[in-house]
Amino acid sequence: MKTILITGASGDVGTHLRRELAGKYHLRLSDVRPLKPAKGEKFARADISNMADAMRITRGVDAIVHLGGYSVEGPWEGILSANIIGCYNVFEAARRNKVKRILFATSNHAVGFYPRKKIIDHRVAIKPDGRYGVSKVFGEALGSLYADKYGMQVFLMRIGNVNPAPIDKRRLSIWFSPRDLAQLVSIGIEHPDIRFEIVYGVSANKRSWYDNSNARRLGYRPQDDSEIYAREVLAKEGPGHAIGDLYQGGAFTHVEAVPNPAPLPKSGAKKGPAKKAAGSPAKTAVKKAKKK
Ligand code: 15L
Repeated sequence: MKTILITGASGDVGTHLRRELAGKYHLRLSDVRPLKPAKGEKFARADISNMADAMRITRGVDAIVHLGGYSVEGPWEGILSANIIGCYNVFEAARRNKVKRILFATSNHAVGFYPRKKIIDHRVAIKPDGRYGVSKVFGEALGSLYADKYGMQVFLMRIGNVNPAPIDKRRLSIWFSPRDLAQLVSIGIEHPDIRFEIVYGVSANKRSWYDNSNARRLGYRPQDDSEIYAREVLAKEGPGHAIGDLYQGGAFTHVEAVPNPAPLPKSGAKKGPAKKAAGSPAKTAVKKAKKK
């Protein structure tokens, strides 16, 4: 059985993925936040902005699913440390530890400034919608470099929104169910011919903005479609926003921070990325945007 490292394992995506992959792989989990490993899992607390930590967690694994980092738009310091330095450390530590395959959770926000009217595929030019989006583009560029220069096998998943059900109108177009996430990740781990691939991490949503033919070519057959939730979701939809509603990235295109779904715990937390976005500036920005 392969040993797979999941970084950022205590976040939302990591939590769904652990449940879905249980029993299929030996899971090595890492996060800067604490985590209680389940049976068959091993946990190593690590701050990936520290190269020694990145070296320690990547040693001896068959593949890495790199989810760790600052997961929304927010202050530059947090993004710099987790998504630029941290991401570099994970790629570089993987290379030094001779881990061939890396799956990177990039984001729809790497291309969030495409209009909602446009269907985009894996070949479009980048159009990040904020600092967070730029950091994801950085990770994509690293992936390209490490594939071309060092022969690593790199699978970039531009993830939409992972949730048991879509939470609003925008997410009807980018929803990624946990079981579809597990299917795509399994392809990224198992496919024999990965060199450098970009795919969209989304379900088979009727309202999708993506031509995900590259994922399909690699065998992805998503099981879920957000449409069954559409009526309920749209009935609850709040007021729109003149800019956010034009672009695929939504609020990320016009706010400076969004509330961080995975802040560091108050006590015992190391100095790190997630802390800053949990504070009031993020909430204020979102409140202001809602008022507009
Ligand atoms: C992302 O990239 C974030 O990691 C996630 O927290 C959501 O905000 C998602 O995008 C989204 O666009 O809904």
